[in-house]
Amino acid sequence: MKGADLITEYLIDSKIPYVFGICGHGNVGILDSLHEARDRITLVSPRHEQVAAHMADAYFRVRHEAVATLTSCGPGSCNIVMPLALAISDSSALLAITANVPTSQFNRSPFQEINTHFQADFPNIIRPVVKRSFQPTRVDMLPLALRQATTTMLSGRPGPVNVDVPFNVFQEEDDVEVPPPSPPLNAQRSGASPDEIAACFDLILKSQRPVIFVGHGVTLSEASRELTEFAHRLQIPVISSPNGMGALDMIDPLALGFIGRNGAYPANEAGRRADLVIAVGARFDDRSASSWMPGYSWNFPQTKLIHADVDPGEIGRNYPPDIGVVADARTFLKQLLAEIDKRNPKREATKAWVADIRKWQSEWNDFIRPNFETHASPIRPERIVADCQAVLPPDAILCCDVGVSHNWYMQFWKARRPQTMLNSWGFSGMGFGAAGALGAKLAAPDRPVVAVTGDGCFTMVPHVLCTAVEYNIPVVWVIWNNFGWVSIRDIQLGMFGGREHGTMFYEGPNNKPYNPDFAAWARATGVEAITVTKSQDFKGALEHAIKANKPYLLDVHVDAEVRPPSTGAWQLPPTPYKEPVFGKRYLPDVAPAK
Ligand SMILES: Cc1ncc(C[n+]2csc(CCOP(=O)(O)OP(=O)(O)O)c2C)c(N)n1
Ligand SMILES: [Mg+2]
Repeated sequence: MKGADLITEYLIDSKIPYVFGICGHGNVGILDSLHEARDRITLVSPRHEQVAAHMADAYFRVRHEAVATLTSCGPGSCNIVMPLALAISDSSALLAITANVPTSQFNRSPFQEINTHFQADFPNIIRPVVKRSFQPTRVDMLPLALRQATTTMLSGRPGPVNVDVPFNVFQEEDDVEVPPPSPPLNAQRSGASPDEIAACFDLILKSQRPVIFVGHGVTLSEASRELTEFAHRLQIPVISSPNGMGALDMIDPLALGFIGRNGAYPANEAGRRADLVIAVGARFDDRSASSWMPGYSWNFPQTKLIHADVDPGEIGRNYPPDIGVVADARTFLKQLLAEIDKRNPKREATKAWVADIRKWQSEWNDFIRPNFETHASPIRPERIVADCQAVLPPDAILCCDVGVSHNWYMQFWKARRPQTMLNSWGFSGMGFGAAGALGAKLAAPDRPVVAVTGDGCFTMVPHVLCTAVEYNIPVVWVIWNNFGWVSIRDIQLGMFGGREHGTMFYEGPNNKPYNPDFAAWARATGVEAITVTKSQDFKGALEHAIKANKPYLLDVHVDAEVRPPSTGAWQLPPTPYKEPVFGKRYLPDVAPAK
């Protein structure tokens, strides 16, 4: 069998329906195999490798099934470093097949070889952004490399892997067999020991102000049902990190939303006043922990901590737990549910706590409601979030980009189901929202997919429009157009005496705000588009775009001067942080518990 045919057959046996890839001389061998197999596996070829990898990342987040990317040697593969960093930061799986120079030319500096320190050295470029890189240099090495790569990709904490294939390995033949597909995500699950569960439950029963903090681990382990039952049975409120949003339906009264600087006030209020946090598949990064400053989002070690995660590296990274449990989220929650059945506890102790939470929720609602009802031009940010919420069905997928728009969605979006709000969180790479939406739509062709993307983010990957037309992928892009890199401008204004430099878009030297006419740009590619400048028009435009069921762009002019209210803090040392706008720091006056 030819090496390229073996790879293609392995992808097909592994039920990988798509390869998102871009050609180059290095990978023409496998393109020909994919042509042979084109009625069993589809090649989608976007206009930039970054887009290919964001598409694969988003596809995985929606379906929890991985697809492959294919890039050529040298520059094409270097273009996927950023999206792989993004994927590994958010534990998203994809199989990145990269091409390399022929083995017989290793170390001779042929066209596009990187060899400053080692022959055909792309694996070292990509090393920190994948779980593992494999470089099979003979066809007979491919079966093991493919099986190990896909197993590594989906086992434990998922993430991207790389198989780097020299040109001749696609082309040469050997007497090889297609290896068996690796187990799917969650085929093997880790769990807590009986002693750990008993100890966790004792802590839970002793607590009067418990909260659950869930992250991507809960989404990835598909533990939504168990989480909901556990929270309901013990009446424990749930705080979410971005990629945990929707694991508990966010209109549930126990759902407190996101925590951190621009989290929801009830989440920060509950986080800093809790006496026990049960963190499941969540990692306390700076943005969901108010930069670890006590009293804004959390109060460890005064607050007890149970921390369960599949990855032992996350347990105790930032807060040493009272009980650390290396366990898959769903198994852990199931084990806790079994313990409820066994002990049948009577829980009156948290009644006052739940009443406090109701009070914070209603204070927050009173504070934010007026702005949700305001019509304006340029449009107030809350309006966009509210109208999206009103128009999109609960199973619609929102693919969020980076920037001010994301801050607003973090604070106010109510994800109704897991895997419906895709966020570039850990690495926050611009372009994920605009590009990932294409992959999300291929993963869920019957559900509306809306990319919410800044004018800056969109301008990094505007060619996504071409791909949508070429492959008829009916994504709706909502461009949050505020004529600049406004999230960064606001940091700049806050830190440096109100001066702006390099963070807004101007036409020439006269400081006249500039952006391309995004709608005209879209039309030039064959995508329908509307410019929306008045808030009264947005809802109807979005309804129309979704109903059209074709690629559609809405260029929405949003007020750059309205900022999301901070309810926690974020610090970039050595610059001082700002106190919250709504709510305030709370430090318990008790000594740390022994
Ligand atoms: C690839 C990449 N480059 C730069 C940054 C730094 N960055 C974060 S947000 C941002 C501005 C985003 O601008 P826009 O999409 O217009 O969103 P806005 O903040 O204006 O809402 C920049 C430059 C990044 N996160 N990713
Ligand atoms: Mg902007």
